[in-house]
Amino acid sequence: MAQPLTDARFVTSAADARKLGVCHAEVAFVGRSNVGKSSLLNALANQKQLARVSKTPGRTRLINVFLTGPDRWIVDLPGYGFATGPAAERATWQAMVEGYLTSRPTLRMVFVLVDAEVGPTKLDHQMIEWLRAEGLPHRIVATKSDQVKPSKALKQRKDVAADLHLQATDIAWVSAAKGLGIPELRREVADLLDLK
Ligand SMILES: Nc1nc2c(ncn2[C@@H]2O[C@H](COP(=O)(O)OP(=O)(O)O)[C@@H](O)[C@H]2O)c(=O)[nH]1
Ligand SMILES: [Mg+2]
Repeated sequence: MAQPLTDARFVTSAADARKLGVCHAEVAFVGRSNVGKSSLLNALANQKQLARVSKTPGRTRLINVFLTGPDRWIVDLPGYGFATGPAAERATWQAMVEGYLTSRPTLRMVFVLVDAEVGPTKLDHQMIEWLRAEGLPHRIVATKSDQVKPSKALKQRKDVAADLHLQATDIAWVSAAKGLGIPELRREVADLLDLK
């Protein structure tokens, strides 16, 4: 049997979550720009270009929906890099992302991507605290783990977790570049979406 998620394909972009239809189950990915979100989605889907669509001008700041299996969605939320820009842009991003996250009864998990080497930034903390306050299911994924020296990996895992008041094992540690942790995360997403 083919691996789950490898059938993923782009279906739609939306600026307003109210324009999205219904689905059986969905998971969302969020993180600051450049954290490795597109690379991770490509690795999970085992496709080179899946998330390329998210780089299409105009779509980087939209909610991008990918379909996998029967009626399951992988949702790529706009990165919060530009959230540090003008206040008006930040407000637009916040309304879009919060509007989506608070309006989806089928949302099973929000994966929050954090750079493994850099650790959680101020905006990562804000996002995670907001998810906690809203009681939304979320899981931290540390990206680009290949950038952390093996001799420092154990301490870095503990430090990143402690910074977020979590245990080291609460955080998924991945490298899209080296394929580390990808099969495990793919399985986790497939299980969340009730996929075989
Ligand atoms: N070393 C390393 N670099 C990565 C990894 N994933 C992404 N990158 C690099 O990080 C940069 C941003 O990646 P991208 O996937 O476009 O991030 P996005 O802006 O969050 O979608 C690119 O230069 C990627 O090549 C990884 O697992 N390891
Ligand atoms: Mg991207």
